[in-house]
Amino acid sequence: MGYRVAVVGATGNVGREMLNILAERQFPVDEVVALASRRSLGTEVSFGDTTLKCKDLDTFDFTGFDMALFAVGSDATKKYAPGAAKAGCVVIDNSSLYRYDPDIPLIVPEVNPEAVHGYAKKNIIANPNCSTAQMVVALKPLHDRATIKRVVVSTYQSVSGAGKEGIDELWDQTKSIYNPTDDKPARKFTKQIAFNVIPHIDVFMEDGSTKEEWKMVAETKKIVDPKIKVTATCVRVPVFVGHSEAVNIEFEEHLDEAEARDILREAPGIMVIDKREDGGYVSPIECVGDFATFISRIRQDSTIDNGLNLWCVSDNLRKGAALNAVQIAELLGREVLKKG
Ligand code: 11C
Repeated sequence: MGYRVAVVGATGNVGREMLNILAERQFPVDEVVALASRRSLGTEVSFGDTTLKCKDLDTFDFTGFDMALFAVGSDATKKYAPGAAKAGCVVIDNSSLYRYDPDIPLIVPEVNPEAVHGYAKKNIIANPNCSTAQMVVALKPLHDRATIKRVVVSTYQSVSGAGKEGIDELWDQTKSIYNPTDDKPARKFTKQIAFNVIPHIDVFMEDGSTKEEWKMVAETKKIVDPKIKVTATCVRVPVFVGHSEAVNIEFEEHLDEAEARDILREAPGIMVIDKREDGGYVSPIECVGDFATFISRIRQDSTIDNGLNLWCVSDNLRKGAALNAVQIAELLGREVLKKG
């Protein structure tokens, strides 16, 4: 016997990846339903070898469904997730709406799988922000060995993090650079993204940081350890898919770079590609479509006691969103619902 699963926001980048990954990982389903807003009613989306026609989220009854993977913005989540949860369907939500609610677990299955049991308070589990998810996969095994005190991270985030409009803007602007009569001004982003980088993702906070940077701080604390200090600078770069991060870590205890490399090689969800030669590291284009978080450039930071640097790359639509949500569904099935 399998699960009855709803994918909410099935026509978006993340919703489509959720359906792909459910099929790729042969998630045990009895029924999968694709839901979208009324204007996408009837739009066809792929689920493995089959095609699903989107149904109307507004009128859908979640009764009898085991799980709903939500990939819509916070406003739509606020409108529809409580009803789904109340109908007995566990919501796995990719928006930021519930992430900081103490009664809702925020889960990266390689890091804090035990948190899944907290789902029952509200029948909702939150999926983290993409830039946090890949970083905590790398931090957790190192923290278990040498206790992380502080993390300084700079991100290089692809335009797909901003949805289809972000992808279209980079594509159109790039073409228009070669055709000056076809000017494509910034719309989704605040400045030209083609052939540029923008040190601004999400809204500004009072202290001068951005919400994306704040999320990396708050979510790392909730998922890994509230004692870890994090400071982040998040930057949008002209890459279609794949977020990259330069991570500087300060530990309580000494951790040799060779031991760190061995720990990361053994850690779940991680692939270490770290040769000190031309091309002996991973760039975002190489991680597209992959499940792993790739770690390269592991090296001692000799400017502080007990410091390490590393480079972390992952497919933001997969580990950063859809894959992590499906992994949560797998965890929930394995540990709690036990149907598959
Ligand atoms: C970006 N990280 O790259 C964002 C997208 O809180 O889930 C995901 C926002 C979120 O723009």
